[in-house]
Amino acid sequence: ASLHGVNLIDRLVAGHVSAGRGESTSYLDPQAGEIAYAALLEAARGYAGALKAAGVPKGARGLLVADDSVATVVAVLGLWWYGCVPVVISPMLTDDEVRYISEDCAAAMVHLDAAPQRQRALEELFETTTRFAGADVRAALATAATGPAHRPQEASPPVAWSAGGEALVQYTSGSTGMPKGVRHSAGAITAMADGIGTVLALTPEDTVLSTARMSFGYGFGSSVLCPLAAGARVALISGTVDVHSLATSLQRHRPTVLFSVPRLYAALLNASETTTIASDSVRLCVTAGENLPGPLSERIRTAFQAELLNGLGATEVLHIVVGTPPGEDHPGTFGVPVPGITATVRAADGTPVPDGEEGRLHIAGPTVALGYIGRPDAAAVTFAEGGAYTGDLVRRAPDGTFTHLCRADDLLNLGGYKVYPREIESVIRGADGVQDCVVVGGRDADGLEQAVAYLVARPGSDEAMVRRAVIAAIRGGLAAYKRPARLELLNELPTTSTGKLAAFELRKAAAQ
Ligand code: 3SK
Repeated sequence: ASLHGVNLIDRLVAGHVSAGRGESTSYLDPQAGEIAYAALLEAARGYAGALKAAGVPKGARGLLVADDSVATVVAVLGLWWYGCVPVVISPMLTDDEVRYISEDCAAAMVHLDAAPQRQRALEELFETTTRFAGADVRAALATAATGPAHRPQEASPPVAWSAGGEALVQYTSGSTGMPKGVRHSAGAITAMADGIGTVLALTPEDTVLSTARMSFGYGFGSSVLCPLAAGARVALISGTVDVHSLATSLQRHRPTVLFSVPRLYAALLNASETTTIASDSVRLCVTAGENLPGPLSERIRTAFQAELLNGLGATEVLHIVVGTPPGEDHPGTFGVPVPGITATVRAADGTPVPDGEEGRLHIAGPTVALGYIGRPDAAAVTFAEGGAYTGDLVRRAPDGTFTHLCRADDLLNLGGYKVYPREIESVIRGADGVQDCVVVGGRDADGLEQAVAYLVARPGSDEAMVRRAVIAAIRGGLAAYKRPARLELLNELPTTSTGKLAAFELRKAAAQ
């Protein structure tokens, strides 16, 4: 931040253009092709102009229900240029979740960019709202690339943001099943580049590939903030991210830095007998989002012959705040705080505990969020002691490295997505023929967490029909990442001698 405020457009795009790198590629987009930094800047200017023409009030929040694409980045930059706050969420969310978030953040406009069928459903959902579409941005990018006759609409110069003002909202799982809007300041965005950004040490020579989506804090940092701050190139994967699309992108784009979650690294390595994995271009593998078991960390290093940064972050602190610095070997741990961050381990009453003892991870520093939209009770629990609790139980060793023990709440961590078991249970309980259901965290063969649903059918119901009804309820009521990996039918749920649910027995069974 300077006395004149934070110019996010200068910091992330215009600075590279004025430094003579305007023709360098910013994004490689499966639909829009290669977009240079100068073209990205022009498109953001055009988007800001269109916001002005549509009469969107400055300072308002804009909701982007959008898959990863350069058009989504243009919309984010256009909103920042004009002085609005982007809120990026996944089109995978259900209509109820999208409607809830749109009302919760009081969105003054929406930007929709999803696969055709979902796009139509979203357009119906937002029939009366000021709407922008990813397809229009792609059309503008294409015309800007072919000649000056179709220059995008002019806008005023980019706004200077006050360092402490809200500039970004990201949604994270909520205890009632509905997500919470995390309010980030403009200062946090630039501080992030000086924190985790310096550990990643991205340069304009780097090509970044991220499997984490922009609607998730990790993905927004990896595909937007960190690479743009460094003037690097980002190869985007659109649509479903799986082993196939990851392997194809590695082959096609030869990234130097790969951001992913442990379970996708595991799936990729497990597929290596049948799939060619072009791993030799990668200099740095970043893992975050969920705990990385020690043996998997060794397999990743060996397969890629690259440095590994295993990081721990949370939406409430914007990105990775504790990580294993590249070049240092701390298998099984999350390493040390990134520059500018103070990480402490605290007891239930908020006092720091000595090294070696377990407690809640508390983060202080410039990337800690301003708070939640509404939800004063939840905010009081998370944002305390001059920082934020990430919701993780950890231990700090005398050498300063942090080890993750488990979540401090009952959230499941499914490939980086935090999911409440209660939300899955209530969808399954609504299926025909289900009497009861309990969802617990289990482990897959790589030691990664998965949701396992134990259910009891109503007396006299047909098991196969119940199973079909549950699968249909899950498909209709839960986003793909929230769906349980296993459904187990039991005659009854186990209970303790006092008649309470013996959840530990289910957890033990799920871990096998
Ligand atoms: O680890 C996470 O869950 C996370 C969340 C938000 C932003 C960044 C990260 C790594």
